[in-house]
Amino acid sequence: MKIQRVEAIPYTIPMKKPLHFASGSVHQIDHVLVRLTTDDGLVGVADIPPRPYTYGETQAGVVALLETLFSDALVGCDPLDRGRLHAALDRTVGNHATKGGVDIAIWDLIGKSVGQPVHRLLGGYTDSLRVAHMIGFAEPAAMVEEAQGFRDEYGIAVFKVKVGRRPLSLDIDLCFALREGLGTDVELYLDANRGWTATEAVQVLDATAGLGLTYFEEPDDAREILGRRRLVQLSRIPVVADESVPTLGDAAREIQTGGATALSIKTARSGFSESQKILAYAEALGVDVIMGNQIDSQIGSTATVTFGAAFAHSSRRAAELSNYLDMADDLVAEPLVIRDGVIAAPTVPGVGVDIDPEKLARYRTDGRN
Ligand code: MUC
Ligand code: MG
Repeated sequence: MKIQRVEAIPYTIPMKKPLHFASGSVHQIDHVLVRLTTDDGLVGVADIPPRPYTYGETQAGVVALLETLFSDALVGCDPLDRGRLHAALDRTVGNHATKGGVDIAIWDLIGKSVGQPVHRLLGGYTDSLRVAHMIGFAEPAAMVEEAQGFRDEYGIAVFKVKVGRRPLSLDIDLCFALREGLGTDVELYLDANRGWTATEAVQVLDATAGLGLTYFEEPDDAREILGRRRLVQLSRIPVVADESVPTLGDAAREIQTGGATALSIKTARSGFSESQKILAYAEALGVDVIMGNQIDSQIGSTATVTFGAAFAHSSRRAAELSNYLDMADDLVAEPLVIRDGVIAAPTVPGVGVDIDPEKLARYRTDGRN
C-alpha cells in the first residue's frame, strides 16, 4: 500500500453562532479537508482546523504546505511506516494542525486497510465518552441559558466556560451567575486563553474559591514563567496547559518545570500518534488529561472520540466534543449523536467518518471537483 495522492481541500461553513474567546473569535469555519489516496484505492481523511491566533497556521498556508513539502514527504510511502513519515514531516517545524490532520488521515488508511475501527486499533478501552460543552463569551444570562439548553437537550452536565476578559469582574460575576443558574450538580471549569496576567488569575481564583470550579485552563501566558509558577503554586485546582503544549516536548517542559498541573490533549493538533505519547506521559505522572476541542467539526470531534475512548486515562473525564453544534452545517454523511450527555465511539473501519460528496462540493472554496 502506497500513498499516491495528497489532496488539500479548503472549505468554509458559517457558524450558527460565532464563538468568542480571549484570544480570538470564530465567525465561520475555514478548515481544510486532507484526503490521502493509496494505490489500492483506499482513501484516508481528516479535518484540519487552522487557528491563526493560537498557532499561526492559516487555511491558505495549510493548503500550500500539504501541496508542496508534505506531498513530497508522503507520496510513494506506505502509511504503515508512521515513524518514517513523521520524521519526514517534522523536517518542517511547527504546523501542528497540519501534521495532526495528516496523522489522523494515515490512521484512517491503516484502519480501513485492515478493516478495523481505529478506536480499537489504538486501545478500544470504552465505547463512549461523556461530553463537555465549551461556552463562548456573551452576557452572563445568555451563557446560563445556553448551558441550560445544552443540559436539557443533550444531557450535558460539564461546561468549559470561556473567561479572560477585562475587567475581571465580568468573569467573576459570570462564574457566580453560572453556579447560581445551573446548581451544584453541573461541573464548571474555566479557560482564559491567556487573557489575564498571573496576578489577575490569582484574584479570580480567590474570588471564585467557593464555587467548586474544577480546572483553570491557560489563565495567563505560560511563557511568563515566574508569574505562571507562582500561580500554579497558589492554585488548589489543576492549572491546565492547552495552547502551550502542542507537542510531547512542550507538555514535558510545562509539567516538569511547574508551569502546569494538568494537560489538554487535542487530536486536531497532535493527531493520534503524538497524542498517545502525551497521554502515556501524563498517565505515568498522575497528571489529569482533558480531551480538548480546537473548535472542531464533526469530522474532528469523531477523531477525538476515536482516540479519547481508546484509553482509560483519556476517558476518565468528559471530553470537549460538542462545539460542532455551533456550526451551521458539516461535511459528514451521518451526523454525530449526543444522547444522555455521551457520544459513542465509532465501530466502522477507519477513524469513523464518511464525507458527503454533495456537501463537500457545496462548501469547498477551491472551485475544483
Ligand atoms: C480552547 O480550548 O482554547 C480556542 C482557540 C483554540 O485554538 O482552541 C479553542 C478552544
Ligand atoms: Mg483552551
